[in-house]
Amino acid sequence: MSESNIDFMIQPQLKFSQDESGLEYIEIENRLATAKIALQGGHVMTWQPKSQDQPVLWLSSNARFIKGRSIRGGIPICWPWFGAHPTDSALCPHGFARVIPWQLVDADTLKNGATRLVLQMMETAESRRQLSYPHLLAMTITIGETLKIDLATTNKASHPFVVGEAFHTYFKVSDISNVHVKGLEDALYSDKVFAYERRVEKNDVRFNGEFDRVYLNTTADCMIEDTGLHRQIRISKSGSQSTVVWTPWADKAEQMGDMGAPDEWRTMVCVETANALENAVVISPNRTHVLSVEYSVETL
Ligand code: TA6
Repeated sequence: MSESNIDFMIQPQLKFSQDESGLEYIEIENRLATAKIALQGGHVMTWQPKSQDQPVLWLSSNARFIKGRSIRGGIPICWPWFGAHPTDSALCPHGFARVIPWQLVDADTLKNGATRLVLQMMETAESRRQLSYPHLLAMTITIGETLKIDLATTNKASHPFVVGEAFHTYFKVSDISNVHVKGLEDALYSDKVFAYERRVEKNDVRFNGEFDRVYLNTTADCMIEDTGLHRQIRISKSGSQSTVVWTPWADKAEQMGDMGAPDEWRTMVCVETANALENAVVISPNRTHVLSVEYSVETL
């Protein structure tokens, strides 16, 4: 669908822009929420329901907006692998979907006033080099009082293929010390901080140092309880067997260089809706797999 048609349909809600490095953005404003999306990576950078006086997503104050580089914060799309490439460590961690161009293919306004956008990943010579078999990756984003995202992978090849994937979502919190994550009790996890040791989660998750765990075989909703902002962010998911929880803590944040001001890392936590490690998904020819998540905010 050309931009002009989209403009005609829902002009009041979409503003298109481009920055000096050539990255293109869509800003969305409706009666329920505001959001900003970078077309590179289909990257939802910000989302704030009108009912909230704080953004729900965290975006680094020194995030880099460079072609081919992932933006630090918001919702990077990890696809078609999660973490390091299984056999070639030279390839971009978390796959290439988050650093190549996507295009807006449809947009409309729902009866409740939410804005629904459909984006599609555009193939590049580099993406074809890294993933030789034909595929289609489309994302439907519904921006309103809640934020709903469906990531649909279609196998256009004549053989099954395996996909690792995640919404690598950075959530805004008051301070990591005020936060705990519920919903992962009794889940098996792989702990990257301790040489991928596997254990079972006994309690709700609290933070007092670098934390980097892939929880496996879990389809549960997660809640990020933040006593500082008096809110709880609910993460409801389908098509996902893994949840990843991550905070870099001070040393790792400093090494990364794009985690904002010195203590800015304290105001974020990642809770990622995924299919990672042995939960990677096998997709048969001509079939479509959908990874879905919905974020909502409740007052504590
Ligand atoms: O999801 C957690 C994680 O895999 C961490 O190990 C850390 O590497 C983080 O992702 C950020 O990765 P990135 O490639 O975006 O810097």
